[in-house]
Amino acid sequence: MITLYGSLHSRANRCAWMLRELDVPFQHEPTNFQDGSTRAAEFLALNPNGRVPVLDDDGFLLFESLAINLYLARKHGGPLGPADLREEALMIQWSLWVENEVEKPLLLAAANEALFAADKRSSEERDMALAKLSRPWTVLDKHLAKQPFLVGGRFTVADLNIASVMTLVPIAGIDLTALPNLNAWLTCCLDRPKATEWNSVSFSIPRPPTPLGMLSMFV
Ligand SMILES: N[C@@H](CCC(=O)N[C@@H](CS)C(=O)NCC(=O)O)C(=O)O
Repeated sequence: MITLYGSLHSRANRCAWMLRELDVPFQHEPTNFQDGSTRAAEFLALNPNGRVPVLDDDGFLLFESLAINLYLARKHGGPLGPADLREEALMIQWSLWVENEVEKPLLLAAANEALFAADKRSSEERDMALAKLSRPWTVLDKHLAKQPFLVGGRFTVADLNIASVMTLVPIAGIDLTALPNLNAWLTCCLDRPKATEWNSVSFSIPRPPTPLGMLSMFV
């Protein structure tokens, strides 16, 4: 039996989307990451990092949302998973790429657009974050000019992992029309029926009190 820990107002939504795409039954423990639940001893025994999501697959524990999805793709995959070693390498490549090139500036842009309290937002920080996104998003737009999906000509875990990070795009108020291939691809991914249950979810986060706090939050 699979149990997914983490509120759907967290990165656990990425894994819930994957499980639903695969039609794999799972129990959901909506552990709240803002009320201290992830610091409780029972939760730290599942993930010593004190973060959600965590997947428990018959006692096999895994953290990191995108790694969880890559595991599920490999185990239950069908067309969502890799057909061979090269496809798997590309799925890992794009998943690491989105974490390293996109997630932090996009979260910073979303925080300064909507997630921080109105009096804690900085348009300067938002503009810096948007500038950082220009290079990776141009790379993705050019890649998608040549093919409809990231790997293997079909919707796979690579698309799901990247699109699930980019659910922050509307929250950050970003207009992607200047990147037409990326824009069309993202709409196509987020319009999938298994994604719609949660992709309009919004939440708020407190601004860390110090620059060092910002560092631990976004870096
Ligand atoms: N890279 C990790 C990030 C996990 C993460 O930061 N989760 C947040 C919720 S979205 C959390 O649990 N925060 C609580 C905390 O850091 O104390 C992943 O993708 O799973």
